Amino acid sequence: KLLLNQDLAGDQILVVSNREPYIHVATPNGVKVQRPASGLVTAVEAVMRACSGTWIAHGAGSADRETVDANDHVPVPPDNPSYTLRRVWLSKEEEQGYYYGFANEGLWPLCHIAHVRPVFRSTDWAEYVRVNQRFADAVIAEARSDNPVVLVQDYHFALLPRMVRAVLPKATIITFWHIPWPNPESFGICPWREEILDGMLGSTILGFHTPFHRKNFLDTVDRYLETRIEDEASTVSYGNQLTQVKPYPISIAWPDEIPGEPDIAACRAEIRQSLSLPADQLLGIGVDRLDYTKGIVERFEAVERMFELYPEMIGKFTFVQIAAPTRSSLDEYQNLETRVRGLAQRINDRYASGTYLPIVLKTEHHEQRQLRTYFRASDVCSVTSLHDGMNLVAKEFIAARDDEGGALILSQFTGAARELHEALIVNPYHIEEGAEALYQALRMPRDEQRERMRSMRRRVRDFNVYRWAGRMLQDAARLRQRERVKSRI
Ligand code: GDG
Repeated sequence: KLLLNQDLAGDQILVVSNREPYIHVATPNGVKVQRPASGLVTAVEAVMRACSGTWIAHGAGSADRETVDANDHVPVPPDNPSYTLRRVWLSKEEEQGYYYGFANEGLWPLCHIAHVRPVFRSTDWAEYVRVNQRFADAVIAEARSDNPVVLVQDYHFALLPRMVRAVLPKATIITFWHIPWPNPESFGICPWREEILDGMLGSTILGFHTPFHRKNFLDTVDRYLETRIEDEASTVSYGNQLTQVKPYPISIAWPDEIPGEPDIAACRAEIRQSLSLPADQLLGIGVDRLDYTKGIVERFEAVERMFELYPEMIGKFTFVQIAAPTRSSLDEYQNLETRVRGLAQRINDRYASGTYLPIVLKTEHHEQRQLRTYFRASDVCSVTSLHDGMNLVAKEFIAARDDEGGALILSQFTGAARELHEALIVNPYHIEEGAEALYQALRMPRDEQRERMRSMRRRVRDFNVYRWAGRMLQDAARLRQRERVKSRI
């Protein structure tokens, strides 16, 4: 699955992310382990299972704090341990300022074009700096040599690469930015733009999903820092540090055959029965964190418009939206939930009859296995993000369809749209276009579904998450080899 380059075999791999791969939740029946709804975890977990090492994460809401060992090391996955989880325990103030405040009210809207205004508070920034230092200290404490390979995940840790570099100058630091990078004008409104760029350029390798995000980053660096950018070699020299900046499109682990998994017909029957729908009901599915970047409002509006344009679909089509709760203490997210619920209600008031509901909205966390059953049971999957680094749901839907059936509607503003050309590509802001795409998807002949699915499945299977990690680690191995040769001269 993941062939670790010879030059890295035996080297220590440390991952840093905010979200932990396994959340230990207290239930009336004791502590249960849950997988969070997160694209980052979906991708990086598969890699860690393959190459082991230590994953450092924020112990948010974990119910096992009292029971972990003195080093705070927990072997995971719980059923078949292959790597170590180490938590950094944050205070309420730290979590509020660093995670909810600067990362999610500042950087998240700053990097996504979703027309939500970023909020920058000096107090949040102070916590962000402090928490980055706490995680950097944890990396340094875990390092067994002066040159570990450190994989830094996402916008929560823009400052950490520089902080680790200050103590471990020989470390290979690979930072992956899972969200888009905006143009220099947009990024320039951040009061701490130079500090963030300086922090990130402590990395040896800096990865984005698409060439477009990479280009935006280089333009931003060029605008605000004194650097030398070599476009061909894809490097930035800044001070005495050289950083390689490259696109590495992320993906999923291609699923193995699941023994005993119900076939497509059984999944179709199971889901329709559970929703009290007739066996031949047309079904659409959306799976997202309940986030304003995901275009859930626009998706519902397209369903409503389709009913207006094609009333023959009323009664025959149901759209199921799974919206996993996320960041729900923030106003912007509460407002979104109110809007999404209100819109679903309005459409249902207009078109429901008897037991028929046009929109089924499920705002709770689901098991991965359940999501896969929904993907397998549906006629169409709708991904209508207003802006999205990649979007793994689109790839999971494709991977779930071993019957080569179903149609994918995909926003042109996702990284995934650059790879999945056979999807029905839409502009989610154009409601009319969304309605037409939905109608087309629901009437797509089986042969056409198969043809489109077949090539998308081939691409996702070949460019899977191990390729994503493999390419980054290979680049890292090459640079480490070069350093070794240099130090011998
Ligand atoms: C960020 C970037 C980029 C959803 N609901 C549940 C659940 N999920 C899982 C999905 C999928 C993941 O969460 C969501 O991944 P996405 O990629 O769609 O989006 P983000 O979370 O915003 O991820 C994104 C990604 O990082 C990776 O780089 O693609 O652009 O924004 O795996 O299936 N999982 C479970 N229960 C749910 O209710 N278990």
